Amino acid sequence: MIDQLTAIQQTSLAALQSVTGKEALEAWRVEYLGKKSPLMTILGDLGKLSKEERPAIGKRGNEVKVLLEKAYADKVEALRKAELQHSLTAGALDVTLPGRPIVRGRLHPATQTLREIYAIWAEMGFQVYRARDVETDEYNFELLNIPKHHPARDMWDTFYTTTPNVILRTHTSPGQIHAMREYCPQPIRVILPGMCYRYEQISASKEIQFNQVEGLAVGKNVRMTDLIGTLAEFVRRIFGPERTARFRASYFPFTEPSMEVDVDCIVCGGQGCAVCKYTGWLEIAGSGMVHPIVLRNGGYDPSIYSGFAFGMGPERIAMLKHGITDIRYFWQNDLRFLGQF
Ligand code: FA5
Repeated sequence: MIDQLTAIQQTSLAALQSVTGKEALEAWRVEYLGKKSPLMTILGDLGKLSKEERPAIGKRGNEVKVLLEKAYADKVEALRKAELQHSLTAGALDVTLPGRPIVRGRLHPATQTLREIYAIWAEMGFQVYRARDVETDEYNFELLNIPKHHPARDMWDTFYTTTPNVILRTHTSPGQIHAMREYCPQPIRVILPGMCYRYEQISASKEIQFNQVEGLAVGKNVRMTDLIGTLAEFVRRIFGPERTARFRASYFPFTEPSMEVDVDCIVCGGQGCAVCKYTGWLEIAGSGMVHPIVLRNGGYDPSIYSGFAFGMGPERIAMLKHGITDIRYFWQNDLRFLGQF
């Protein structure tokens, strides 16, 4: 019977070596350590043996049982580790795979240009002053020296709302009055950026909705030379020294004297095209010395204070900087256009 136990030990351990899965291991346990297994049968029948045989066979039988239980526990652990290893390699992250490209948003070209403009004016001491898009007739026109029924109103094709006297601002100039009334009698150096709206014929250089950046400087001894010098410096900083600026006498009811600022058309190199209306120049701003009536409407005494003001078009500036041939691209939301900036 001792030989039988040794044979059980050898065959069971040999069988265990070829076990590779959980199910096979359970089958092995039932076969070699289960209640009806030969080993358990021998141990269960010990009482049937003679007193002489019993101790040696019992001892050897227990030895084999402990050995098999230990081998079984080791195999359970080995299988668990193998399974873990398998899941680690099978589900492993391949760090050498190229990543999925992230579609990154970016700022609209008009916003990019606005920020460039803010930075240049900030360097020259102008801070941003926010004014409203929806204005009253009084602020958009009357306080800017454009009375009702004055022919100068023809310069601005206005969107009127159904609320009497409430309109979409046609320019950022009404912000001048807001700023003056807030700061008076302190000196002012502000820029007023924002959207303007005009009911006009859309073309390569005109939109019904466009940004403007108004500028306003008020103080004592502010002169026309300050205006020209400051705007010339702005043109140099935004376009570089190779672009030419032209100051052209003009008319605005809220400035006196008034002038337009033109820059040579980058699209045609000054030869004339649809963008510059075949003049070779693209108008980027209107400007002038703040009219005494406007100063007074803002609270400043024109015999003591003077000021200059300008209103520029950032989309026109962006067109000149990037060679954009049509202003309509800006608000068409065409990613083929927007993705280039
Ligand atoms: C004005 O709007 C005046 N308020 C500017 C001003 C301010 C003059 C302060 C004096 C003192 P104007 O209509 O020319 O002026 O417009 C100013 C700038 O806005 C233009 O030079 C142009 O760059 C831009 N602009 C005007 N209309 C349009 C439009 N329809 N589409 C795109 N840009 C425009």
